[in-house]
Amino acid sequence: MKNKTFWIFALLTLSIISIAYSYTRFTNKEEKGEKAEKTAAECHEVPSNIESEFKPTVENKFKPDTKAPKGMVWIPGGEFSMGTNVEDESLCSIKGVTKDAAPIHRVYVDGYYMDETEVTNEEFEKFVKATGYVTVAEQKPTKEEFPMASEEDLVTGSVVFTPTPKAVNLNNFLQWWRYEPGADWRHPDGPQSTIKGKEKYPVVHVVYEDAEAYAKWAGKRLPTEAEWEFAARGGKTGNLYAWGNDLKPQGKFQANIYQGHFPIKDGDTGEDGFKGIAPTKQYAPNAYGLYDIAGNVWEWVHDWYSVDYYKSLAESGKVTKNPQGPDAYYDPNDPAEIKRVHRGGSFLCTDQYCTRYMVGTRGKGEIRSAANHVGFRCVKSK
Ligand SMILES: [Ca+2]
Ligand SMILES: [Cu+2]
Repeated sequence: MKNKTFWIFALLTLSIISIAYSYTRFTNKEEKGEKAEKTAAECHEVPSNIESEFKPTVENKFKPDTKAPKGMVWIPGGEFSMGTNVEDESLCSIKGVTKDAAPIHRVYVDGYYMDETEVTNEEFEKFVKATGYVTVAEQKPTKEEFPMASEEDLVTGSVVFTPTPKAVNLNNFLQWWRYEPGADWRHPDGPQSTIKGKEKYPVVHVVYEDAEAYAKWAGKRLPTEAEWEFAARGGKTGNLYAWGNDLKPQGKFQANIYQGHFPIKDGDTGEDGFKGIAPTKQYAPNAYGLYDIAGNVWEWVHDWYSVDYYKSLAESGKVTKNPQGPDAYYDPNDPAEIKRVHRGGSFLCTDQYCTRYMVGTRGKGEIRSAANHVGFRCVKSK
């Protein structure tokens, strides 16, 4: 394999990690020495003005009298304040990075069932066995899609997190992501790896259409971004996290994120119990019974990603009912890429780099790009 050309290939494929782009832009401006020296505790203080912008969540009263489908919980829906406070919810000392999740705006969603965990390898395998489905990462990329890549580089594969040998400047995410030939959902770390013993781990290396195909087969669908956030907030109002406002209540982590020096080899201390990805259900569920709604793996949601969607909803001055996302995707950082929203953050989220395990914040991914920190969960209408 020619590593050099792979970088070009990776650049095209890697847009999933472009959650990092906005960060990069800010660091370039703020590279003045004093940045990011704050401790986690300082970064995550509850801002004094945050509550004022959130109005109380009003849950629907209706509850189905039949049992929820297996592995799903009922989310009542209702009216809530969605999004984040841009000034205060940021990548630590770097303000404004989460501005795509501002302003806070009022939304109503109908009730629905939601998977209590991210879709696991075991569940995904059932789908593949039943349908013969082949994921995008398992399909040979074509010249049409990657005109710049040479023929020998057009091989199946996916993007895998790879710790750096030593400390690096965090302004270039290609330092810790590699395009791994032969990586796919069955081989999460490359062709030699397997999912044996990882039946209960969330499936990864799935792109939007893979997630959608699974959902359809299961008689479900992907949540809208509003449904996702309503569910993640667990009926609470304006919290920073899915479980409250304290990152570590009683000193205990509530989600699988990243502690230690990012992204260096052996840097992940696993203080939260896990280095790297974790099986599902290792932390307490949120108030609606949802596990790992923060951290572990990002979750594809239905909506197109548009940087100013929340702004447009807020400007309408109305309570938006069952929003389905914008009509078109738009990310000024890379306008040519077709993106949908990711939510929840992953096992790689750290206050040194990306704090999007915070419940009101957003991620995004190119719709045909897979990686080992992105999965999904489904919903089902009543
Ligand atoms: Ca961890
Ligand atoms: Cu993150």
